[in-house]
Amino acid sequence: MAAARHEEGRIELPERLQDERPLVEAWVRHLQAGLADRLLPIEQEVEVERARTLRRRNPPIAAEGPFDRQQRLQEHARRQARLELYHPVEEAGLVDVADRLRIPKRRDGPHLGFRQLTQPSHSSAERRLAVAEIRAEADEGACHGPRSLVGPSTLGALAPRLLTLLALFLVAAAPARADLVQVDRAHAHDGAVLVRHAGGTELARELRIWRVPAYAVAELRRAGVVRLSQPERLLAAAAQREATDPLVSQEWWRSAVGADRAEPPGPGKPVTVVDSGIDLTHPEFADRANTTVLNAQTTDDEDEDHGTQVASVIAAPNNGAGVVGVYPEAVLRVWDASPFGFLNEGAAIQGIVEAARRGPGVINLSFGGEDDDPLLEQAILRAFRLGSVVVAAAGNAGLEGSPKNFPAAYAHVLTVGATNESNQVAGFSTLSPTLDLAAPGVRIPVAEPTSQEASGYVVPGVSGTSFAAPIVSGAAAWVWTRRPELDNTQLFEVLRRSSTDIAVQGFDDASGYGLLSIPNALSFKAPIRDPQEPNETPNEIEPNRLFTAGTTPLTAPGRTTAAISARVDRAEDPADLYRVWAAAKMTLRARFSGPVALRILHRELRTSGTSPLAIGKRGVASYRNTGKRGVYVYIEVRSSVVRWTDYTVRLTAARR
Ligand SMILES: [Ca+2]
Ligand SMILES: [Ca+2]
Ligand SMILES: [Ca+2]
Ligand SMILES: [Ca+2]
Repeated sequence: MAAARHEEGRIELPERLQDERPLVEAWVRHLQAGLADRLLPIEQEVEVERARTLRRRNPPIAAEGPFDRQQRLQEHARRQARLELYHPVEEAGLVDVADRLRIPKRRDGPHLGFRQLTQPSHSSAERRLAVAEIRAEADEGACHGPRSLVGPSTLGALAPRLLTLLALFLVAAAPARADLVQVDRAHAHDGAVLVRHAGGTELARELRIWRVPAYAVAELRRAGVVRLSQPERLLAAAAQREATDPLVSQEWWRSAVGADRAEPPGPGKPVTVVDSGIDLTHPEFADRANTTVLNAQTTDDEDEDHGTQVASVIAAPNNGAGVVGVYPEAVLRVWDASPFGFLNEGAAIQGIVEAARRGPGVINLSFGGEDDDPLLEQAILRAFRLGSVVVAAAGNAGLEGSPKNFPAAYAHVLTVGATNESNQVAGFSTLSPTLDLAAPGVRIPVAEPTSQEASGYVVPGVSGTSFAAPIVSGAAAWVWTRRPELDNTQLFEVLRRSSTDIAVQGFDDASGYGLLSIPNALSFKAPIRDPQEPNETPNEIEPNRLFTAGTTPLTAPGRTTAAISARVDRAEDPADLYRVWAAAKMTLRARFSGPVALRILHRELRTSGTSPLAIGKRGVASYRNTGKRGVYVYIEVRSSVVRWTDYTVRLTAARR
């Protein structure tokens, strides 16, 4: 069934987009059940209906062997080449025959070369293939054809034409599409002169191999100096690892986030999926390397397909079956938080703590609800302190007034909204000032427990922020594996700030900073680290409260000067609280830069509502400890006028 629907995915796009609303309503009904997104049934009905219609209307597409993309590309290229270069259809047949029999042809007469020139043919795969095929055939002609034409006279005759070529090359300044050319041994000298005139660069003298602008090769061939030519290929691992599984062409999200424009790494930073468990017998997971189950996985209940779906979006391997995840070779860890058939708060907390205990990694939380849950929040804060990045689905109540959704709304949670095939925020995606970025979350093809769907897949897919979050989680682990020098606070910033601005310009509650871009995130300049997070409350910085060690005081007895650079963010990091030593009979001075509000506070477990010891003005705050004993006080920094900012605080102690 999956295969049958394969081809229709993108073709019916505009029509299908109109279906978003009923799908969302389906989800809303499910919301009352308290879980994530259950769009499947209606989604499937709609898609099946459409697919049938289309298949009837346009049978040849389905008949073409939909999974062999390469073959189709070549076929397409060949057709294109014939149409453009060999107008009479009958001749096209002759070309094929000639290819097979290796009959030398003079078909590549002068007009061929100039055709290629007047259609400077860019860098697309199709064109490259087209040209390559024709050239391979023509090479045979050059090899086997008459050689006696080449001589000084030919060289002279060719020179003006070559100059034209060169001029065109300079004017076009096209991306350097080059061929590797081996000059014929019998014409080594003349050939070298011609090739150099044509803009070639000698690569290996002993083998007479040159790199030549692709469009110049036909002329050189006609001059009879080319023994062999071939398009210069990019090497090589990328091609090998290119996602090739049968349903990849349905995974429209790949290009939307640039997953197809960079090569995912081998195993590296782990991603933990805290969800409903995965089907370990599924073809995507049964033999998957680097897959660790942190507890027993059950997928018996109807609602327990969610974990399998989410995990497949992150990490389905490129294994010849079904879908390919964002990061196919990710170190995948799974925690089943539905021991009784539904997602369970205690089990989710347990899973987050368990994931965090194992060291820095990405933790995916594709669930949420409207109830604030301090214990869940603590588990997340703990994971952040231990160096992990927690990614959460924004929620699917965008058309229901976007009620506050947890854990998405907690500070330090990388909150992900959902976009559709047009890179627009899906109507159902919950709006929130705590949103960080958006990722595709409409019609995402996923793996499904085989006990619930015999094909093992849902195609064209499922919708919900549940499926946008794992795209970001997979991308986060990918980028982190490539950039291991980043800490979690830096990775957090890199992912959201490198995203592509969509919707309202700049930050907005629908898309956050924009649409995930993996290529951008791989190269985005690293921001400064934001130390000691989380540090919003005394509970988070005092020893033996939330964390045994608390945070290190910036200054202490005998160490009374310090400087710190850090960052605050109105939504994600609303305050930075530091412990600072105020020596007896001394004045503690805090000089700060950046658009922040700084206060010096009593060391108390409640910081709100108490009167401060000092308020920063014009970049400085001072507090004189007139007592006989030194005390610890707090310095509190908040963003005052901007959404987020870096800042610096310098501390000194003086007699007056
Ligand atoms: Ca697969
Ligand atoms: Ca957030
Ligand atoms: Ca901070
Ligand atoms: Ca903070």
